[in-house]
Amino acid sequence: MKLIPWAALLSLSTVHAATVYQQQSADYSVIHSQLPPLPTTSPELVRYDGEKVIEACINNTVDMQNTLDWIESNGWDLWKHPSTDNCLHVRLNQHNQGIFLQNLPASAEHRVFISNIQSLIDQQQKISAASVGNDTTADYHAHYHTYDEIITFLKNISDTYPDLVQLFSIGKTYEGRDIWGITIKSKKARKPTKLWTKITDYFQSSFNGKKKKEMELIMHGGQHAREWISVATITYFIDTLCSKYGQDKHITKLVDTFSWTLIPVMNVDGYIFTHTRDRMWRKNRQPTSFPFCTGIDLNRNWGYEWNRGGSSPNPCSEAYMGPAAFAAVETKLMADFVASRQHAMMYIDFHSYSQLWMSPFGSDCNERPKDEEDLTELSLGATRALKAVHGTSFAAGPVCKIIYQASGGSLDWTYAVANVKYSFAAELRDVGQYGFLLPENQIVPSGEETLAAVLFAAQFINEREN
Ligand code: 0X9
Ligand code: ZN
Repeated sequence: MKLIPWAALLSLSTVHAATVYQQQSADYSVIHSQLPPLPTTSPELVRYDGEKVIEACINNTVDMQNTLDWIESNGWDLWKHPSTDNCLHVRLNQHNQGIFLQNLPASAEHRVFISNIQSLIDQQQKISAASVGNDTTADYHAHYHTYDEIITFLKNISDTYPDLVQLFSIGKTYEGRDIWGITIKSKKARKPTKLWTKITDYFQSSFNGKKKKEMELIMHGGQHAREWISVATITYFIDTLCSKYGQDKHITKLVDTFSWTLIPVMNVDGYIFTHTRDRMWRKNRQPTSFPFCTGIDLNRNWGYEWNRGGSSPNPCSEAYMGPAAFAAVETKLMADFVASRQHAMMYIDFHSYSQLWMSPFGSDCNERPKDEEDLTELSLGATRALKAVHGTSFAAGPVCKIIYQASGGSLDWTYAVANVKYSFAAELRDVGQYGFLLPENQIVPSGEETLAAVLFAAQFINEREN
């Protein structure tokens, strides 16, 4: 059933019919002037004409594993791994659709999930083009945004709420761009600096028998470039936490209790690439040892149990683990950042799609976290809170059980090495109808329900740990 891997290598070096588009010139903000200039030659947008996403459901585990290995050896783009449903989604061009269907095991059932990827991309581009520049208006979250627009948004937030937020960069990507983040922290959440407050706090805590801990929650999107909803969801959080602070009791209390660090885009170079060249790009933009295959999968490059299965040594693979742990600039920066935050209590790495709330471990399917009980309780509560908003169902559980083995992932490292007790990854909407091309009118509902889950998590941690 297997094809020669070299055919796979070549097939991955972007063999798409390409049509030239004129790129819009960017409106650079003050901060953005620090970025290197964009290439002057007019880049081509990769097209996906005739490509489909096909679902194959296979209940026999051996057949499923063989099919997954075969997909990997062909270099085909697996959009969704089999989770609780035993179904995978794979993107195929016209030629490969036939090969795939003819070679599926007899135990498989299949159907076309997305019949025309290019027309979905076109639709989204048309809608976005009609809304260019609307980034400061009330309907900001009605659209996906470019990285320039996100920087402007963060700058506006820090201008509007100077006492509440702090804008910072965790460092520069492979291509030299800043990875911007924001910390939302109310005066009440800050450690007292005044002697009198320190004294009253001391007496209050000895009276209660409790000393309040300083606690930080860290969340980011965009580790995988094409998963735009993860980015939009983080910007939705930032906006809502700031604008509802002082208005909404629950949010006010949680912003007074924790510092909230939110980084919309981890894989900045890849995210920009999805806007300018290839909507389906996943990895970063670092060169590999193969000149025609670019990028490391940032979420296979973290340093805990790196290269222990569920990742690929092939630089052309979408799950390329890199030549060494933390060889990917952005993975190293994020890990150093998390390690530097001594009070981090929760870390959530947002992805899409599949609707899952995942906990450690992904690397070793037999390893159970010592905090399993608390992690499970939080996960179940968070997914219940999420469902209560719009009825969206999320499955919860350890990465390895709920999807597949994936070593070198973020949450294993933040949990086992950085000691962030509540380490999670979430796969947001949907379950495949649109996949990575989730329509913009789902940004707000996704933001609302995911925020409910996160607020539940914060409340849970406050009660259990403070
Ligand atoms: O494969 C991944 O990296 C994630 N799925 S995605 O479709 N968004 O690419 C799952 C990540 C699971 N988390 C870890 N292994 N840390
Ligand atoms: Zn992802």
